[in-house]
Amino acid sequence: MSTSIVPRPEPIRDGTLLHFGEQTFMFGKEVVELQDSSALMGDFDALRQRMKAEGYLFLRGFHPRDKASQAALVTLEAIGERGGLASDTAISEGMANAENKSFGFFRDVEISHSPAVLEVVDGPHTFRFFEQFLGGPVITFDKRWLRAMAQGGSNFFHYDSAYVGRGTLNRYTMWSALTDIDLENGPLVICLGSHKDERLKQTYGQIDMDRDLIDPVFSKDAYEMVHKFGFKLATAHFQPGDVIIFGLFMMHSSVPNLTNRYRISIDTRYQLAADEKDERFFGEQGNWMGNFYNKGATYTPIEKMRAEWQLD
Ligand SMILES: O=C(O)CCC(=O)C(=O)O
Ligand SMILES: [Fe+2]
Repeated sequence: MSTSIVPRPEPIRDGTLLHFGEQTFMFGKEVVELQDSSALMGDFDALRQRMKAEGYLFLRGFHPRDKASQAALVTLEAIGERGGLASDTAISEGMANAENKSFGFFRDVEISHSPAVLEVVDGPHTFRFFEQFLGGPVITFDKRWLRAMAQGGSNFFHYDSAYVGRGTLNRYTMWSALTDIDLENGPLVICLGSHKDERLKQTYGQIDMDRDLIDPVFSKDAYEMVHKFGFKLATAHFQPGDVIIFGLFMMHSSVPNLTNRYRISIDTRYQLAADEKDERFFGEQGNWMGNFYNKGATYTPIEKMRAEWQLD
């Protein structure tokens, strides 16, 4: 464990603004701060209960901070080698140059499976947690989504079920912050209560993008998630080592990064070893199938599906 004491961010005050691309939301109104469940660590009944009720666990300091920062540094060194960092800045500052290029180190296993990264997402603390949370031996996918998001970079609203939902549904995503990610730096945002939205779960929640050839992004528009679908957004100022854990049916997105500092995170999946796997994400040396393996296929636009599902 890290011995250095780093202060936690102050609670986000009501009235604080969240700039989401061109859109703006207000804390206390359309967006709230994630509830930190780290006080429940060790009490797995309480953690399971919280997960069932709220659909997520936000655990500050889940990973040792120095290990998370080391994984970020390895990622930034790789970005430096690929010419992505601003000159005359320290690597550890993570400043992008004018090219502003986002990087996804997915099949680059020398980075995404480097010892520094695996010490975080495959570390004994992580496996012990999921073994106790799920109640048995646990596996993680070979694919690990190590992401460095530059300015403007973002993902869009989706359920993970559309991407990584084959086999057991008792599978969890852990999104780990590796750098300091404040509200301007592109934090992850979730839609509170979306894990209990039966209309969404029975329609969008049933798709497998690669089987059904459907565009897996549900929406790029945070405003409609709030005002059409009635969700409250929740996010936080994340520090290295903070995580959110959620199931396959939790609507989430990232907020576009407004800064020229790389936002580095990694998302990984865990399930019981005895449960059915999603074979797309297992393979040696980056040779897994992954998503979008139907080369040349046309994906049905989500708008068409949403009309069919009468979700508009
Ligand atoms: O990091 C992001 O922007 C997206 C992460 C995500 O979709 C996930 O963790 O499942
Ligand atoms: Fe996701």
